[in-house]
Amino acid sequence: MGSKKNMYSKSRGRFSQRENRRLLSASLPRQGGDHARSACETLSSYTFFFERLLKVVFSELFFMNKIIGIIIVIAIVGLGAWYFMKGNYAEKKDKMQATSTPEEAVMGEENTIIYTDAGFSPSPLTIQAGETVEFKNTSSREMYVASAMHPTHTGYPGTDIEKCGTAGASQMFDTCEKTMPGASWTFTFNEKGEWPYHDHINAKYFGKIVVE
Ligand SMILES: [Cu+2]
Repeated sequence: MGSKKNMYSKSRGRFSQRENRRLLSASLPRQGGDHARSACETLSSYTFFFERLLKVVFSELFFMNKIIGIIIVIAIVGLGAWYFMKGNYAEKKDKMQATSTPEEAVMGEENTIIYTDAGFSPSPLTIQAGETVEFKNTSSREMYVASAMHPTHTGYPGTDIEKCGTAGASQMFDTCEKTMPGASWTFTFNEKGEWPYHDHINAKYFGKIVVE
């Protein structure tokens, strides 16, 4: 019995399948033939068999538990990750919904026109009276936004290139100076109507602001 216990592999924490089979068959009392066996011997043989069987069952259960444990851990981690991501998404969605209303209100006031080497975009741009338009120079050259008509710029009420540098110049739809690449110029449109404009440096690039 003592020597058989050595078959238990402590390093692996369980019996190998081959060891299990050998131990079980070795401990099984032989049916018939061995009449010399005493009742005591048979009983101890049966006891040993059940003892072994229990150990095998427990070692198998332990091994199965490890697998089941790993599966449960993976499932828990997966569920946790899913729940976390779902929560994050819901939070982001909530934030987006919460900020969408004020963002729209801000968007109504801040309209951007991009000036590239290909000209102004979008055009025409429709806004409400009192709203501000930002003309952003993303081109490789200088920009000079001014009201039609080139070169006098008298299309927008109160605007005239001749008045550049005077006190009322800030109310004119005329930059009155060059806007460098990367910089921008903003103008607030208080007058309703259709206001064509152009780049005073390259007058072939133009656009239109519609103020309702
Ligand atoms: Cu001009």
